[in-house]
Amino acid sequence: MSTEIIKVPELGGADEVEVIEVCVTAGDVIEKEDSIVVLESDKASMEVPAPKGGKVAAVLVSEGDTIKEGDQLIELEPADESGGEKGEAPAEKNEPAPAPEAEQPEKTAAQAGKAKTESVTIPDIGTDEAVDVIEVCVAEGDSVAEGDSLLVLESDKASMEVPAPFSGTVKALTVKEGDSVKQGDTIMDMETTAAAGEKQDSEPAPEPEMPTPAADARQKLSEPKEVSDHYRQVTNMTASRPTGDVYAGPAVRKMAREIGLDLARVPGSGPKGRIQKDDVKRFIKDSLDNKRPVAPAAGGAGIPAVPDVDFSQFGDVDIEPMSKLHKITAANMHRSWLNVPHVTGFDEIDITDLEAFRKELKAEAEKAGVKVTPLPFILKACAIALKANPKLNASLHSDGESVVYKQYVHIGIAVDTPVGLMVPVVRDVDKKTIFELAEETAELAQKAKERKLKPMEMQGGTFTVSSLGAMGGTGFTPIINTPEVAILGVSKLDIKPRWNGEAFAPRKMLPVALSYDHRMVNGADAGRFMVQLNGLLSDIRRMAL
Ligand code: CAO
Repeated sequence: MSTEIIKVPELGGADEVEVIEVCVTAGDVIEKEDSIVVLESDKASMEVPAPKGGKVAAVLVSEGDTIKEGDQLIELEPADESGGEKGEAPAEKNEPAPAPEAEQPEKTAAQAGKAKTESVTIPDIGTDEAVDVIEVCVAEGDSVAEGDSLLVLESDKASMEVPAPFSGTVKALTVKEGDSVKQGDTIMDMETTAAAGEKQDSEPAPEPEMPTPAADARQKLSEPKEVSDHYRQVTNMTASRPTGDVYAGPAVRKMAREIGLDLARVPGSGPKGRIQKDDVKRFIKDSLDNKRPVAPAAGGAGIPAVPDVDFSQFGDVDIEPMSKLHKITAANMHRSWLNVPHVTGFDEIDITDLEAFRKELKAEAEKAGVKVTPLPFILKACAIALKANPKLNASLHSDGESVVYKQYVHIGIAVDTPVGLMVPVVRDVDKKTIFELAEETAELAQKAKERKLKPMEMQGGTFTVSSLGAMGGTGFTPIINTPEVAILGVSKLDIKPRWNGEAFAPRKMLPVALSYDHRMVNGADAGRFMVQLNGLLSDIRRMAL
């Protein structure tokens, strides 16, 4: 019986994800669409369904592994599609069925694991000039996974990492720290399994939906535009070095971002004080061991630690582990709260007419198969006000010297799910109708609750709306979803007496709160936004202007 390798499909933009659950074991007979694994990135979780049915010959990942698009998940003996006989899956029960030609290399690769030595060369680094090797991240004999950093290069303008184009073992290193290298220079020989090598020889055209990792990596490395873009990005980043900012490569910055660590606090031990991964690890270890005070004694950016309390001395307690999503949300909130000077402004919007119109729409909306809550009107009004007040739709650039004005309006909606808070993003809100927005928000909220959001559906937001209107409360101060610079918190509408010039009349008043990053948005900007939002929602005819 021939086998097939099932790989990680397209991940909607996420680079690396963690395997949080493996749903199959070797020997399981599975159907098409059965879940194989559950993956989680820092923004979303998703299940990977089986593209076909069959018997699981081997599981190639474990819980806790970090994987990416194209990595191998399981080896599958597909069920006979013509006869559909699952009984044929166990090879030992039946005479071996002739394997289709195309599947032979996969089978040999996975099962025989033949080795092959390949030279690794410097990819297109966006310049023809020689650059210095400032860090060699591997040693001979090391096993590396595709994408792991092999070297860090630095010119006088930029630094960049050279990732492994495939997985394997480092056989012979031909560069050392301080060497100068150019595109095309050989840096090491790596022994790779036949899986990578043979695929290259025998599968010139990989399936588009499930790209071969090695081929994908090679394509990226040989694609000048992408590499040049990356190079430019790194140039921007390291350009801030002379101003006294931290000096670290992209992988170290990514690592610090993921754990919410301020690199400015980490002493660098590399050349010219460059912060390396080991410095970050040592810093964290020392902090955990209390060798390094969380809050520096004076003048630092640290804050005093909350003392540890043994709650069980006051009564019974249950201690449960936090979910990954909970931990990530907590870290994001903490980062935003500590980094961003928040100001929150409050308003009450008279949505009596909007509510009357919404009721009138009810039958029509039902016919169209959507439920229209106040939320799509709020989104639409925000989009109009954001376009008129672009500072609230912008982000501060990481260089600390410029502002990124976005020419699109993608609004995140905070969704309460059983596993925690998720923020799916509705794209191009300004271009959508109320019914389209109602349908899309309901669909995204449902997907969030079922943990079916793709990472891409949670990225790219320019502003966030957090609505607690269905629950209650008269107001709250939402925390900005960085790198956005503003968020609108919506509370429950209440009927209140309002003076109409002659008498008090009952009006439906919607409490809203706008938190904004005071480095980017000043009080007058926020005031203009709120006044416009108020005008649009209290007289929705204005949305048509
Ligand atoms: N005032 C009064 N009633 C409101 C309202 C408001 N501001 N907003 C919504 N409602 C009503 C709706 O009209 C609906 O009533 P009917 O069923 O009678 O029409 C009801 O409340 C339920 O609405 P909903 O919650 O299903 O839909 P929504 O479009 O208002 O919100 C969603 C969708 C996904 C945003 C919401 O379900 C949700 O998850 N909110 C929580 C967000 C959150 O956790 N924020 C905090 C983040 S920071 O910790």
